[in-house]
Amino acid sequence: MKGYAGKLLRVNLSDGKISKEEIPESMEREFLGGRGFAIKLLWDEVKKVDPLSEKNKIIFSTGPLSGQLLPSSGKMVIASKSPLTGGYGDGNIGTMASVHLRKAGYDVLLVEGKSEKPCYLFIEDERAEILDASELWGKNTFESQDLLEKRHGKNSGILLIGPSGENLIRISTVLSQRGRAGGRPGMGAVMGSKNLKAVVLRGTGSIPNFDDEKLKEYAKKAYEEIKGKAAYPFWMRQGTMQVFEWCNENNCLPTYNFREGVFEFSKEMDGYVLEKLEVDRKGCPMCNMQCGHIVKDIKGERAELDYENVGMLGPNLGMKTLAEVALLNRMADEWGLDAISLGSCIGFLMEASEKGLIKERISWGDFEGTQRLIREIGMGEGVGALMTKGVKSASEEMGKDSHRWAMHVKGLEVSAYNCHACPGMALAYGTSPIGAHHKDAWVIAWEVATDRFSYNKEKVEKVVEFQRIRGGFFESATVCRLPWVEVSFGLDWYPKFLEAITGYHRDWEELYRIGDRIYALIRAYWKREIPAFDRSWDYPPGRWFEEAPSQGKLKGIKVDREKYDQMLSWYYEIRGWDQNGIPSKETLNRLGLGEVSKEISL
Ligand code: PTT
Ligand code: SF4
Repeated sequence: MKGYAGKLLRVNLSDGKISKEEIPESMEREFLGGRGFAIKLLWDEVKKVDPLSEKNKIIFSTGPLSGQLLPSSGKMVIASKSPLTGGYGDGNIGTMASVHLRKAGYDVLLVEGKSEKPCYLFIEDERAEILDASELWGKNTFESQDLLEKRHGKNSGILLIGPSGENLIRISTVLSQRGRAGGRPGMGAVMGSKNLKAVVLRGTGSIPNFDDEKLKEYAKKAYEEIKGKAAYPFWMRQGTMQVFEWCNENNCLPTYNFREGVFEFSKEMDGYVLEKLEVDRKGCPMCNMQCGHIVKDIKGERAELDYENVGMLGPNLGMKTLAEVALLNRMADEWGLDAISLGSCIGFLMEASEKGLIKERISWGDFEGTQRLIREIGMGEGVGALMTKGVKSASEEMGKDSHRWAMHVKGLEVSAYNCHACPGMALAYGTSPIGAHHKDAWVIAWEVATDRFSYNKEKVEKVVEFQRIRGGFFESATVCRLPWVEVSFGLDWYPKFLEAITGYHRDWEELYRIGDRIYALIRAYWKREIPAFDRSWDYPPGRWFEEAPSQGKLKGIKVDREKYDQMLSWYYEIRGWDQNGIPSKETLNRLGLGEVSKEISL
C-alpha cells in the first residue's frame, strides 16, 4: 500500500544475519502500523519466552503517519514482551530515529537474538551493520549520545540505553535526543539483555505517498490551525506542566506515594516556576508545539521536564523545589531509568522506611538520599536491589501487606494521577493494555469536569472511546496525540491525512475497528503468556480502595470496590470480552482473529 515502505529490517544479533522482509499488505490494512504491527509480530513470533532471554525480540515500529511532513509526526513505538510485567509492553518516543527509519526505507526494525559483546546497530539506507559498542558500554545516555553524534553526525536518529538497561533493571526505558524517553515497561532492559547499547539511523530517501501535493496542502493548513487554537499560547508556555497546578487543585497530584492528592510545596514546582527556570526549548521532529522544556537543575546541568516526571519525583517523594526535581529527572535520563517507575519505587522505599520495614533510613524529601537511591537502583545494588523488578516484585518480597501501597497495575507503576476520587481514571489504569499508564485513556480531565464521583456506564464508554482513539489510532498511525488532546486539533483531519498518504479511505468507524482488533490481540497475548491472567489483573492498587487521603477538599474519599467491579463488568461487555477479560470466540471471529482462539484454549 502507498505510504508504507512495506519493509521490515530483521537483525539477528546471535548470528549477525541481517535481512529485509516484505510487510504483507493485509497487515497494513488490518493493523495500520506502530503498536498494531508490534503486537502482530509478537503474537506470531514471541511465545512463552523469558523476556530477558535471547528469544525475546524488540520491535521499533512506525505507522503511515510517522515521519511525514505533518504536525507532530516524529514518533515511534518500541515494543517487546515486557520483563517488568510479563505481558505486552510498549512505549511511544518522539525521535529523529522515526523519520530516519522511514527514509531509510523501512517501517519496522526488529532485533532478535543476543550479541556476544556490547554492540550497536548502524543503519544508513541500504547499509546495516552491527558495530562494536565496548567504548559506549557503561556510559550514561548523554555521553553516549555525544559520542555517537560525533561518530555518525548530529543529524542521526539515535535510540539508546543507559547503564540501568545494561544492568537489566526492569524499569529501564529507551532514550533519544537527551530527554525523549519511551518504553516504560522495561524496553531498556530488553535492549540490555541483547547487549544492544544503541541504534543509529540515517535515511535519505522519501516515503512513497499516494498524493504528496494534497499532503503538503493539508500540512500547511494543519500547522496553521494548531497555531491559531485558543489553548496554543498557554501550551507553549507550560506544555505538559500546565497539568501540575490543575492536579493539585483537583486533588489528583501523586503525593507521598499516592497517600495524598494535594501537596504543600506545589507552588514551588508548578508550571509557573517552570516558566521562570526555563533556559531552552526543544521537542520532537515536525512539531510546532515543542513541549520539551529545558531548565537548569540545582547543579546547573540541563534537564528536560514533563509533568509526569515532576509529579513522580516531586510531590510523590516530598521534594521541595523544582531545581531539585530537575536534578533527579536528569539522573533518571542519564541512567536510562523510567522516571515514573523510578518515582514510584523510591516513594515505596520511603514509605517502607517510615513503616520500619527496611533497615535503610530514607525520609520524605531527602534529596541527597534520593540521589543515592537512584544510583543504587541503576546498579541494582544495596537497597536498590529490591527494585530491580519494580514495586510489584518488591512488595511480594517484602510481604507485610505492602502490596496494598505498591502503586502498580499488572506490574507497571502508576503514572502521575492520584485516583482516590476518580473511578473512571482508575478504570483506565486498570484496563490499560500495558499496565498502569495514562496514555491509552486519559479520561481524568473529562471526568473531573463532568461528575467525578459517579460510577456510571457513560464513564466506561468514555474509557473505551479514548482507548480506541489514543491506544488504537494514535499508537498505530504513530503520531503524537497532543495536538488533539491539548489544543483541540480536529480529529477529522486524520482520515484525510491517511487517505492522502495511502490512497485508501478509512473512516473513524473502521479506525475504531482496527483499534479493537489490536486491543483484542494484546489481551489474548497476556492470556497466552500468563495463563493465570484473569479479571483480578484489571484492578488498580489497593490504596485507592482502602485508604482515603487525609488532606484537601476530597479527604475521606476512596474508590468503592463493588462499584468499580460493576464498571469493569460493563467494560468487558462493551468490548465483547468474557467476565475474566478475555475476548470471546465471537469477538475474535468478528475482528478477523479467529485463529487466535486456539492458542488461548477458547
Ligand atoms: C512516557 C512517559 C511519559 S508520558 C513521561 S512524561 W508525559 C515520562 N518521561 C520520561 C523522561 O522524560 N525521562 C525518563 N527517564 N523517563 C520518563 N518516563 C516517562 O515516560 C513524550 C510526550 C509526552 S510527555 C506525552 S504524555 C505524550 N505521550 C504520547 C504517547 O504515549 N503516544 C503518542 N502517540 N503521543 C504521545 N505524545 C506525548 O509525548 P512511554 P517522548 Mg514517551 C525526560 O514513552 O513509555 O509511553 O512513556 O515519548 O518523546 O518523551 O514524548 O507528561
Ligand atoms: Fe513531541 Fe511535544 Fe510535539 Fe508531541 S507536542 S510531538 S511530545 S514536542
